[in-house]
Amino acid sequence: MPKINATEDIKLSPKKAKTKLPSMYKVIILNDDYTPMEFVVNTIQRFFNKSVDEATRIMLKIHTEGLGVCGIFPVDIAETKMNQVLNYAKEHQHPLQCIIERID
Ligand code: TYC
Repeated sequence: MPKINATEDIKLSPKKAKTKLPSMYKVIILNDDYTPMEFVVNTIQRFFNKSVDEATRIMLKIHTEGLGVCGIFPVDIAETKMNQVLNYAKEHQHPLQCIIERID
């Protein structure tokens, strides 16, 4: 007589230990022609915990090269930082843009 509960015959292979690290994301601020440099420096200091010197270096890189990386985080933290930057810029009526990009 066939077994009704077929799951009894399923062989379970031993579980492989999961060693995969979480994907990491760059938080990138983009250049524009209108946001004041001082506001960008302030934003980078506020949300990425940078010194005024480091924030100024990143701002000038964005200004001259078009974009700059402000930090690297797991996806949920990267999204939060991006939204904090976008909301802060909007509150102050600046067109500052911020994106995240996965590192392969
Ligand atoms: N380019 C802007 C200006 O000349 C300054 C600026 C720097 C704007 C960095 C955005 O992410 C930015 N006022």
